[in-house]
Amino acid sequence: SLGSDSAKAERMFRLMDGFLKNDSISLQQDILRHVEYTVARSRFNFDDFEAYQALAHSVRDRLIERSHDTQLYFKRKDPKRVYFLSFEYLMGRSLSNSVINLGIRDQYADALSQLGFEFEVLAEQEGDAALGNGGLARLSACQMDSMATLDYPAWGYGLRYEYGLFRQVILDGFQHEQPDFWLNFGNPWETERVHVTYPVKFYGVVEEENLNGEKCNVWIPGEVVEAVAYDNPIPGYGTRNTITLRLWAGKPSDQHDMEAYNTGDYINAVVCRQKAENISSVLYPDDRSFQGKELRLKQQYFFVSASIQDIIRRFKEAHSNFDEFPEKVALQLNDTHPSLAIAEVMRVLVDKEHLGWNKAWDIACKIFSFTIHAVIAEGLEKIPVDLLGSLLPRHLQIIYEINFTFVEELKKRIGLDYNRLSRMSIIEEGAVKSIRMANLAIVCSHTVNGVSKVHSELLKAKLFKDFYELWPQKFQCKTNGVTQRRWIVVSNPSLCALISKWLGTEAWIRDVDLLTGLRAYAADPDLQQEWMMVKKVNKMRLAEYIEAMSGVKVSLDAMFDVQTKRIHEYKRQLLNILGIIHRYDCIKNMEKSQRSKVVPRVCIIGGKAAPGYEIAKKIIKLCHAVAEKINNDTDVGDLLKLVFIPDYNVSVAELVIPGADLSQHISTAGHEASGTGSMKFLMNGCLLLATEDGSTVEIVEEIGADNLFLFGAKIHEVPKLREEGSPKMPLQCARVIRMVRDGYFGFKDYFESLCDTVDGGKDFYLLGSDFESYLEAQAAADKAFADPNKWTQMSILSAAGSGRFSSDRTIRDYAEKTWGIEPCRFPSDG
Ligand code: OX2
Repeated sequence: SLGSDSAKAERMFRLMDGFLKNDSISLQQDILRHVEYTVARSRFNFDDFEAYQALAHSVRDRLIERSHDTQLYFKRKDPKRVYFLSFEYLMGRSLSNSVINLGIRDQYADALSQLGFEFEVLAEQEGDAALGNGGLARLSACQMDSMATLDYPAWGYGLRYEYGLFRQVILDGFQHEQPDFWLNFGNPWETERVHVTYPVKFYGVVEEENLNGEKCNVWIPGEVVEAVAYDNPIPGYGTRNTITLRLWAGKPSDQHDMEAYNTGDYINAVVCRQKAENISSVLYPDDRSFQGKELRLKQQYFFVSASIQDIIRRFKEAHSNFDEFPEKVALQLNDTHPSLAIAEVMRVLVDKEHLGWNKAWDIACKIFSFTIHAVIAEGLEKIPVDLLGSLLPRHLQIIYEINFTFVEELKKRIGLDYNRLSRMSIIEEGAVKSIRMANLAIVCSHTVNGVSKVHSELLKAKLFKDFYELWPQKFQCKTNGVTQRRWIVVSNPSLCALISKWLGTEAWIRDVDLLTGLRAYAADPDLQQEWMMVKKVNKMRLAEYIEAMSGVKVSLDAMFDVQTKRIHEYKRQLLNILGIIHRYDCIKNMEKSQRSKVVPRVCIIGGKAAPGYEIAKKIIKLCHAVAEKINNDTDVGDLLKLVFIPDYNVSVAELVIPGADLSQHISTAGHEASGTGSMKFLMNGCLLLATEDGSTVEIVEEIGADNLFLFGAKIHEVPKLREEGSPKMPLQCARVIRMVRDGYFGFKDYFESLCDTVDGGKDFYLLGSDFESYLEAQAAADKAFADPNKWTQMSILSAAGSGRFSSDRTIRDYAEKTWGIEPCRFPSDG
């Protein structure tokens, strides 16, 4: 009865009254308790790693309290929730971010020092959670931080890969991949929810059954795998709200294996069960090419199916009528990877909830929104029909049905324009008949978002022109953003303190538009002085790291010029390297007396190449070969250094970005959907050298063209330049390519095919035609750097104008314009 329940609750409360305390003694006690009872070490004898583990567990306890409060509050208020479905998340480390968002970093630092440990040192013990490839995956992580901070009732869903993105090891200048078995030492942040499991079906056949006189499809699977939930708390900053990133792992299902046991082959049956775990075992390391692999499709469906079951279960806890579903649920598809969710929702609503096709479709069309990150048609995901049909027979039927209805509608709207009909069809007829996942996502979603203005316009004018003409209102733009909590507060504490001091408030950490307040002091000599000091401190940190990683000593007076991102031909790391060779060549051929005028540079390149991407791997090797030559040339000394930073990941980025003076974002115009690295550099007062591509165009709008170094062909000029081809190759570019071809840096034969991409007649990415203008931009950067006050002013204005590129702005935009959700903030007085 109610009476005894409340008595029980009261007793429970008395046994454990209140929450964990955050004073220094309580924190010390908690840490030691975890050393003793969680890590199972003696509290008189434990090392840094064990201290980190105990520390992490004590932070997790606090996160759990908040996430319980948040979930209970959401349950009570029952707001519309957004479910963010993403195949990839690049969370990086959690410790510093968590204690900062919880507002107890200083208390922890103090508690640890009383125990004889340093917070920073322990934070370094944590490995990265690298469950993603690049920009798209880090964007998901930034957006989770913003959803939590802005109090949105949100959930993230994804896959708990056991092997994250490979570790890049460089041997002899060549990239090698090593598996990232990141869970080796346990993961103190996650909680396994043994009771939150769902069966996920694969293969088998679909049978028609008669249900109360109505025909009904029943899918008899050939394999069932259990999905188990692992919850990762995402704390908001300046709020008690802590939301959840729920990641699914595969485990063997009990139901289905009974048959195998009965056949008598017990050992084989047990070994087979083990296979279930393989589904979530490894992240695909290509961020752009889709090979129609069965395991990948399995992963996609696995995470989609478990997530949809979880979402529907939560909905049904509070509601019995699916008419209310669109008022309570928004489903966000992060690129096409989770778009099987559309077919899955239809399957559940039609086959299991028996809503009828039209009603189910009506609901589906109200809940899905889709963000696309690709720029070119070749980047769009396609799934061979045969593959889908064998793995998910019912879903293939459903997709055909969706397509049939869509094409019939379309015929009514546009007539029998067969070319257009076949372009827009969800099914691609060709050598390999396949499903166009983007078309499926567009047909069902109420909103299709691009990730920058330029990208959104390209979608309308090119990639999805046909769809735009049909449904102009669907197409919107949500320019990407990054979280200032991670990219200033966590990674650049000195800059954080400086900004707060000059603005007289820390409010910018939640309201980043306040950074514009710095504009007023951009020319103030005192601020400039302090600003330079901060940069110096960060450069020092970076220089130490460089020396430790590569043995190269770099001068702090040199301009630190950074290009760190995935290695891709379109991102043109090769243009950067050719520019460096040119610079080297100029210095070598210069009169000695002229050398004092050269602005010294430390060129820093970092990034991973997809394991099967030959040309990208050659670019990495070329970088090392050129570095070897330059760095060992005592004649050039500190005037020029080139270093490759291996294994670039989130935590390395946190070190590199604050220490950069200049950063390069030099993709061939029209190829980078947005680019988010640039935003992180901008926030850290790093000047950009960039093409007018992706989000750079909007950065220019914010900070003005005078405060960065722009160059290169514009988007509309690219097609024509491509037609013209090599005649555009300037002498300077031909000369540096020749040096590579002639074996000046060794490995002559190996670099041949790489050189061909530039002077072999095609130069698809326009290195040749952009080369001169690139060198001019570089010269302008040198000139500006030679005037420290001017440079510092530009740097301050860059950071001051970075507010628009906070993921807080992006997420608020999504919430208001796409998802239709409102903040649901746990009241601060409990
Ligand atoms: C990346 C885009 O290449 C990049 O421009 C963008 O900033 C990022 O997504 C976040 O929107 N896979 N990764 C991307 O696109 C695809 C496809």
